[in-house]
Amino acid sequence: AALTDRIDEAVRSGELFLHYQPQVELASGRITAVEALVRWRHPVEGVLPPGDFVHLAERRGLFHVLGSWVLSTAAREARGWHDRGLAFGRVSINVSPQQVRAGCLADDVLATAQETGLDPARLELELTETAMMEYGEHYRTQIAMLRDLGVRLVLDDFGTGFSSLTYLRRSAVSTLKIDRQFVRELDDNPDAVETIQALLAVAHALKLDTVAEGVETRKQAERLAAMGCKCGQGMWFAPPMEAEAIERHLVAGF
Ligand code: G
Ligand code: G
Ligand code: MN
Ligand code: NA
Repeated sequence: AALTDRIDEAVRSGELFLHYQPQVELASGRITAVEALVRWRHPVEGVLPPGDFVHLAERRGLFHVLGSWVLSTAAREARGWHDRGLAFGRVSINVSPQQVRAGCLADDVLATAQETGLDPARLELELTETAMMEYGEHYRTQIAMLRDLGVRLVLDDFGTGFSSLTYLRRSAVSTLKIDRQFVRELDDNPDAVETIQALLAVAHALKLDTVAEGVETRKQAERLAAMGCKCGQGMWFAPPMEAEAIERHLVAGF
């Protein structure tokens, strides 16, 4: 509770910051996107990962404060990369189900694009299956607006929920992000290969892009590429990095 009491103040006093982790095309190594991951530099506790505070902040109704901060910060930094000619592809932002439910997501994105001058086509929003499945008509209105702006939608943690093909088709996502639990099992569980093949087959049938997350070894990267997965993200390629480090990484032209 003490943590959440301070989150509003944390945003205002600049204690939140973003890490950025590249996502690469497996065949070429080209960076296709950079995912923004929020952290809290707590004066006493040190750097806290999102798992320690995001859900608490949301329970307190602070999803909008947090979500807007992440969106505008990532967009501003990405606009800076764009101005410096750095090839980051898109910037990818995690969105909570509450942001969708509250109905302010599309307006926030539009306002952010206007404020920062970042082309919305450079933005990708990562949604979970829960976020997409709960909100029917309300969801579709916002999503239609976002699609009109050129924003891409990514389904995060694919394989861990219950999406049917019908649902995925209606969701308007353009990318499925295969959950790291399947990638992790790739090394020593033969069934994992079949699971990933099944997930890739779904993506292929719906003509969706694929990203595997949590790629930690060369072997995983090679097997994913051989199975037809398009992109990967994880420690094998690059860790989540602070703004200056991701800029150096982008300058180096990986
Ligand atoms: O960086 P880390 O692996 O600890 O992130 C854990 C999870 O926290 C990620 O899977 C992501 O979905 C979530 N997360 C990271 N940044 C944000 C954010 O800015 N907003 C929301 N809602 N979730 C985030
Ligand atoms: O939104 P999502 O949960 O997919 O966020 C990605 C999370 O995965 C981040 O919190 C990041 O710190 C974490 N992560 C990044 N690379 C790796 C990796 O190679 N292995 C594992 N296990 N986690 C990773
Ligand atoms: Mn994500
Ligand atoms: Na994920």
